[in-house]
Amino acid sequence: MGLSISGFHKALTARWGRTLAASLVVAGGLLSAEAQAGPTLDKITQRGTIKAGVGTTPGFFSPDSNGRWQGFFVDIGRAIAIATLGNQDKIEFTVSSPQQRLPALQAGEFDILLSGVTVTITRAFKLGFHFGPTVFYDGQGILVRKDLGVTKAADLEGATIGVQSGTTGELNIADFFRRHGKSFKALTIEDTRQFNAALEEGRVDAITQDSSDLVGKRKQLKNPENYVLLPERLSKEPLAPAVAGGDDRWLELVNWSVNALIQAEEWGITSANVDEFLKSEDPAIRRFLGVDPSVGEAIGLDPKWAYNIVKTLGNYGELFDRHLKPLGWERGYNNLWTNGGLLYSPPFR
Ligand SMILES: N[C@@H](CCC(=O)N[C@@H](CS)C(=O)NCC(=O)O)C(=O)O
Repeated sequence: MGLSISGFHKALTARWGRTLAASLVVAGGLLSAEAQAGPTLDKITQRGTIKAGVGTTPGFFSPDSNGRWQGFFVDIGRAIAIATLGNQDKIEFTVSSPQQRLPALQAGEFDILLSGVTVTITRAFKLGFHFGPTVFYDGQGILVRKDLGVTKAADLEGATIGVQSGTTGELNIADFFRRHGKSFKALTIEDTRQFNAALEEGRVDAITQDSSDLVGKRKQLKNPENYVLLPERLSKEPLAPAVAGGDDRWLELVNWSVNALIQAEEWGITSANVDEFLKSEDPAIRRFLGVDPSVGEAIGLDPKWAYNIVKTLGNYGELFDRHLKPLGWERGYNNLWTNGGLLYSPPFR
């Protein structure tokens, strides 16, 4: 359920008292309902659906045999749709190449990118994108033809390596070879099918991309066993939902939808047991699940928004197990901070 103007006013008055709310509104609309709803949420509510740009990597984002989008990032998008529009299907996924998706987001063609975008400083400052929480800690890998007999990246001296245009991989691979005082030839390709075909047709010796991408794409090659993913990770690729700058509330909705998935896992709340947790005496869990509606009211969402996410999709770990475990992924950095990983939700209060 989206934010309604009356919902916001109710929350405001409940929290701060009628007099204060009235005086704030009189004092120049400092906290107008419009500002609280935010232009992106308004647009999405009117349209009735979120527009998300995605890639085509199995496990992360790919349509199933019925044409329904599946994957780890797809479920992150569905969680945001549940929080904001109350329905996991109120999000449309459209494939966009790494080269085109950032300009398309800037142009308002997408409300969000869920395409394995890496958080970088130049994307934040020069391009003006904002990032939600990192949902997958990745690193750049190299997929190489097995018959080359190469076992480490530095062995690729003089090789031709395919890179996808518009990705962080372009700079990373150049940095890597410069750092090692070695040379290579880059073949830059935009289209994903061409990128994979270049490896299969021998136009390149190797391709480089996020390892998340290469693990999935390797399975799509005609003879996966003829290619090996080298052990090194050339870079840090923290992958996060990306939104255009200028709409803080939209960014916060994205942030907290992801945080809800992580926090639910930390508390051991799953799609199977969430109803049991409704009886919890823990005040933090009662606020989280909307048994105590104060958090939902304060932020202008259905108090059950986090409950609905977990009930429908599960927690972060369930998403990981559903989509990535079958591909052989282990949690590693993508584990909770309580289990030695990097995932940490700020508090729900
Ligand atoms: N993380 C890198 C690469 C992003 C990227 O290219 N992601 C892959 C998926 S993980 C992709 O979209 N490939 C094209 C496709 O899947 O069609 C970046 O932000 O530049």
